[in-house]
Amino acid sequence: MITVHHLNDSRSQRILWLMEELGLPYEIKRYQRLPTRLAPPELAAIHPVGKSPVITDNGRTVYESAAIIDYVIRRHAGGRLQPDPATPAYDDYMMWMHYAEGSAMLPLLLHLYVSRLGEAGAPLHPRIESETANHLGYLDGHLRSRSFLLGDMFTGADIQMSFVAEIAEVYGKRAPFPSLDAWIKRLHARPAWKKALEKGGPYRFAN
Ligand SMILES: N[C@@H](CCC(=O)N[C@@H](CS)C(=O)NCC(=O)O)C(=O)O
Repeated sequence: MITVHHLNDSRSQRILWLMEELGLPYEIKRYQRLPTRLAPPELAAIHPVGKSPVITDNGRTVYESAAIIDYVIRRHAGGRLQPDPATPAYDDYMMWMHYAEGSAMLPLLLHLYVSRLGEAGAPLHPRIESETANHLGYLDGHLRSRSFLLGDMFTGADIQMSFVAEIAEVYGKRAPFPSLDAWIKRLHARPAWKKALEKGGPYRFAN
């Protein structure tokens, strides 16, 4: 059975959601953020650098959200939630899986860290703003004519990319992108997302 090592209010919410979408049996091992919002030291016993999400499955440990989503879908989903690997749609699927944490999250994380510098960070903000708009604008344009990232088919890539739209809202950066906003609201209306929210506990990225 898969164990999801769930840090409250974090990216591991995506993995709970994936498990609910697939209706797979799983257990949750809970970790509570410290007052600094860092993960507690117990998570370092299971993840080499102490981050969330992590899953364990029959003695195997998998970390990095895209790798976890890919692993669970490949090994346990029986072909659901991903395109046929022989098709070009699968190439797009993989691109979105990597794009989330490899590219789109970077300016949003820079916003988080550079904002802590106060005035000292001011010279960096224009570039952070333009890169954020660059990525969110690309996504918004892509979603203008599609229900999901791959068109009509909901996939693990929507789950993986959802955190980008969620964190953009927390930083007040989603409003100029109506198709992105409509897409995340469509995802948040899914019964499995709601069920995962109940299981995961308070999630400040839920808007
Ligand atoms: N790229 C990684 C990011 C992992 C990550 O930074 N997770 C955050 C939670 S959203 C974390 O563990 N933060 C606590 C800490 O850094 O101590 C992934 O997608 O799995």
